[in-house]
Amino acid sequence: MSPTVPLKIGITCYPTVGGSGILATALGEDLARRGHEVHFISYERPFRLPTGQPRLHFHPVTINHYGLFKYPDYTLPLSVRMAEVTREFKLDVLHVHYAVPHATAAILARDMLPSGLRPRVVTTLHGTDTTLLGCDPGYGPAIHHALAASDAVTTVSHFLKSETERVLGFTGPMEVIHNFFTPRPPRRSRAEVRLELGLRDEFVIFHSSNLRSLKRIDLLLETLARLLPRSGIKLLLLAGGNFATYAAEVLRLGLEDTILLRENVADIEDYLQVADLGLFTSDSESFCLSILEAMFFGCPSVATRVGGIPEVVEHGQSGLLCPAGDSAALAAALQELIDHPARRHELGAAARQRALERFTAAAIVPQYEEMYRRVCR
Ligand code: GMT
Repeated sequence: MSPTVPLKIGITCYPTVGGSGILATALGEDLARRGHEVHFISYERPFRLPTGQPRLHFHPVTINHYGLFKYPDYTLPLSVRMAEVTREFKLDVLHVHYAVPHATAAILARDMLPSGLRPRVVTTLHGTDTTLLGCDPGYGPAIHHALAASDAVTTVSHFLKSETERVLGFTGPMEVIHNFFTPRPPRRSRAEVRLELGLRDEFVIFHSSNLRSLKRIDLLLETLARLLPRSGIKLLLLAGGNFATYAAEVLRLGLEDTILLRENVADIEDYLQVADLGLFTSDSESFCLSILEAMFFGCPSVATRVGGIPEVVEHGQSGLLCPAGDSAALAAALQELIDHPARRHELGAAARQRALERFTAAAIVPQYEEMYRRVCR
């Protein structure tokens, strides 16, 4: 296929607040901007997917709740919808983000179609599809099968590639394509957002995640509680999960006046522009898109040295990395950067520079395009 002919690409992802869906949405948007026809197939419209952009389409999957099923099934209706959309729009590629159950559904969709209409299947692993579900005997063999049957497999970090080899015993080719981020212009000014948050001249520590247990929100709170005095410090927490479960812990640690909580925020850029320093305490992370998002705003992070994070942040240059689970080390690193604004600004500028050099759409999306062309040859 000529490198100038636009492709017809189906993208399936989780539509909710989560890194894999956010990345898939940004990829689809950028591919459409580059002239490709992009068809999202999922149970809901991905929450960051813009409406009215040319060449960007959304096809919902309808799920029925039959009394016969104790557990509703998504995989089969998804595969049928993938096959329908592929047939109707003559898709070249089905690119699925997060293997479970998307890769299996794509393989099934491909098998349902006659040979001339079969799309190429590209699977991108994002993290817990390998590190958590890959270890589960109820999922591992199905994930391995779907990877082996895919036309190409990508991972978002070198760490995740080695974990996929180790955990799943998958030895087929895998290409590492790092994540990227395209910040949108903030909708409100920095001053407006500071006003909304009731900030005067406080120092803002930033965290955003879905609050799953591997994000170690307990450790994040413990780290914060070690900062003394805390009167001039706020934690701005953008939560994609239920923070109410931490209410007792917040009270126990005396953090009730320190935390500014915003839930399911779509315009993260508004808030990123007021962040002074990121804090990420995960036990496991294949990339940590949230750190990258902060980097684009010149906000360096203190984070745990786990998984793919060292591929995003170079310790001592674009942020500070600490041993996993070590709240004393995390608090000391935070304190150092709170006390030394010049050092913090130096790390922040380097973080932004690194993000702009390595993790933009312009640097990353052509790697996916080349891969699509290769599998379509
Ligand atoms: O971080 C999460 O728990 C959500 C999860 C997802 O599937 O969206 O994130 C994974 O994919 C992101 C995008 O590639 C990565 O930046 C995250 O590091 C990864 N999370 C984990 O590996 C725990």
